[in-house]
Amino acid sequence: MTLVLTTFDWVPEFPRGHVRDLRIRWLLEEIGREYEVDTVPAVERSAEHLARQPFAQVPMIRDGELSLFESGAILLHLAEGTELMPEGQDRALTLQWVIAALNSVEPFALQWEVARFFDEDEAAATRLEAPLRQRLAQLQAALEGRDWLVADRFTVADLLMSDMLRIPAQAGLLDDLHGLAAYAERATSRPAFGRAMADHMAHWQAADARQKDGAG
Ligand SMILES: N[C@@H](CCC(=O)N[C@@H](CS)C(=O)NCC(=O)O)C(=O)O
Repeated sequence: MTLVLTTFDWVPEFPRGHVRDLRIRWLLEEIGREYEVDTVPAVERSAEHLARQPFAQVPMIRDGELSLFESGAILLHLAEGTELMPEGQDRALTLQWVIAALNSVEPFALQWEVARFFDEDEAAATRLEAPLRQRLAQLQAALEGRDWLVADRFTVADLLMSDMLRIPAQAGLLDDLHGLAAYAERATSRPAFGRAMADHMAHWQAADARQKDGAG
């Protein structure tokens, strides 16, 4: 049965490359699973959207009868039974790192990103940068001597963690953290990431073209 990934029908320039359908696309490319893309309106959130995602956000998937939201839950569901989800104790460690990414790293990155890029509040961004830098340094220490978070292989935890590192990396926060920068680069130089990003960006280009046609 075809998997359907739902994202927004259009977003402005600045979040492109970071809308979270990207991390789902990346995983689907890694595991070689075909999918279709469906959209929900970004500007006027519909009742249908809210019925599937109580916070009216994306991404969502439909896998047969199952409709799922929350990118972490979607990644875990799709990784199940694939090479991205180890078994036994390593499975528990993978879940631990997925939750650490979502709960102990992403909130620090997100608060700082909102202050810096959305609110353009320099004072808040500066205040939030120190705790984020501390988390990043701690993450680098945890990765010391290892290529990946668990079991010496790329797992769904690495996919999620490295996706979260992209904005801090682009903003120069990994410039002094060579081990962490190399980890992020190792993950995002995987061909599956490149394919996912290309499709993600093509989606927004097609959305621009649709808007132009509609306006013309
Ligand atoms: N915890 C959610 C966050 C989802 C989220 O923030 N999605 C963004 C796009 S990446 C969104 O829908 N933003 C619009 C909004 O929050 O109204 C997840 O990981 O799926």
